Amino acid sequence: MQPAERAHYDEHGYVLVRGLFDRREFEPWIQRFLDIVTGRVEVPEGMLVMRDVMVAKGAVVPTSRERGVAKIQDFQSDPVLYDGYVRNPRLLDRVETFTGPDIKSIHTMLINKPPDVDGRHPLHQDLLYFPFRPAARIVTTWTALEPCTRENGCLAVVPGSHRLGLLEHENPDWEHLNFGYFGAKAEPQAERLYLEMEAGDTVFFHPLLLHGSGRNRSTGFRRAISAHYAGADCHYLEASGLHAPHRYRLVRGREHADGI
Ligand SMILES: O=C(O)CCC(=O)C(=O)O
Repeated sequence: MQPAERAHYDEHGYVLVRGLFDRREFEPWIQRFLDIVTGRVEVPEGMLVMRDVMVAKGAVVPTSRERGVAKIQDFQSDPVLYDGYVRNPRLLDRVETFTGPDIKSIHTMLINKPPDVDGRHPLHQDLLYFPFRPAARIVTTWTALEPCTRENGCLAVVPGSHRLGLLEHENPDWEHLNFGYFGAKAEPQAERLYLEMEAGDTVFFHPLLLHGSGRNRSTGFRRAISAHYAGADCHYLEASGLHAPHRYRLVRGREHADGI
């Protein structure tokens, strides 16, 4: 990571790197997603294919399989997605500047955001989901697989919110909220910034950065691939009572006996 990129991250809680991946690299990931959700290949072990809540409840009847899927997650057993994206050396070289040299992947997703459903994601902090610390050694990568715009529900962030500490979260009172989506109870006064991105652009962000996304009002899909990483020396929060899920994987460096 360039010093200017790192300085931007430290000040604002995120940094956007344009053109990190090219079409030849990311098209196979989109194709793999389509093959999985349409049944052309078996769902890899441990992967969750999550339907959109409006589809699951019958409020919307999708005209194709991929129109009904909100995201797939935990693709650590899928070589195309995992080796292609999560273990990509160009990505890891930047991730390492946050996690240190011993890196674990802790969660992976390909978010589909189809048209015709609500699909919004309330502003939240990812640290809520992670039972280990320190937060400074955790980072999220989020790479656009299609152009992401205000119209199709690009990522929105609240710059500087990584300095607010972990906020209280709740299920917002929305009619159609996807499973597992929480939002910060009190939204800060600070402006949200809409990160419009081209396919292949990648944002790196802090686990305390407030972020979310809007509804897809276009006729196409808004797709992105994302991973969370942590230093292998991160320590568990004993009070959480949670242990390392099977999906945690060392992607570079070495294990730490007392780490996650
Ligand atoms: O891609 C999106 O719409 C938001 C994803 C996100 O923030 C999350 O899953 O934590």
